[in-house]
Amino acid sequence: MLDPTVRPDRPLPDLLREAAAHGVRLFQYRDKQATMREAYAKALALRQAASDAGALLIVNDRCDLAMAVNADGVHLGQDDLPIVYARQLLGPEKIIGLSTHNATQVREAVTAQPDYVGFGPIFSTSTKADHDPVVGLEGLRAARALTSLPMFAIGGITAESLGEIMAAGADGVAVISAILKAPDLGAAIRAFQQHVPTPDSQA
Ligand code: TZP
Ligand code: MG
Repeated sequence: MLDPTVRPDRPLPDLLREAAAHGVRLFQYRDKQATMREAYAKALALRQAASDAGALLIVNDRCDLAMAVNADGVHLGQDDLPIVYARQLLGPEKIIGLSTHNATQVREAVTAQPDYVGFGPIFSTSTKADHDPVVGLEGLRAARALTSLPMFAIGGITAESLGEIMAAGADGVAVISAILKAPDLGAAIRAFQQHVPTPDSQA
């Protein structure tokens, strides 16, 4: 996930290009501070960079911004537009994700049918202010049991914890600090790739 407050020293499109060159295929533009006009300019640059790299770009929170830059989708929180209206706006082809933080929200997601759910925070994180209570691996296992929707775990995830996260039933992970704050982005991404469980290691 690309958040300008986490790496203010480097333009987001540069970070996208470098991460994409190391195999990241799905990016989310997350920006809680920019004005809409600023966010539009940044999202447009990211749209171009993602397309050039053959990667997907999802915009956090805002359907209007996602539509304005023809992003591949939007990631909605519990306080954002309901899925049904986002789907009406974006149409059937775009990706719509939903953040969930507890069993009740996962059950509601089963009814709302986003294309995927985010679930967390799994571990403690300083990246998101005022985040919901940490759910832990136990919470993730319980959430997994409630739905077959693709589930991305989020919150404090590192390469070292990837194995247990995947073993608890996540289909993937959403990561900010462990990659963006790393001095060497490529090495951080490789560490994640090396910890992806193989079918053998899960047996
Ligand atoms: N939602 C729940 S935790 C979180 C968000 C956006 C932040 C994840 O960032 P990090 O740095 O990977 O913990
Ligand atoms: Mg949000």
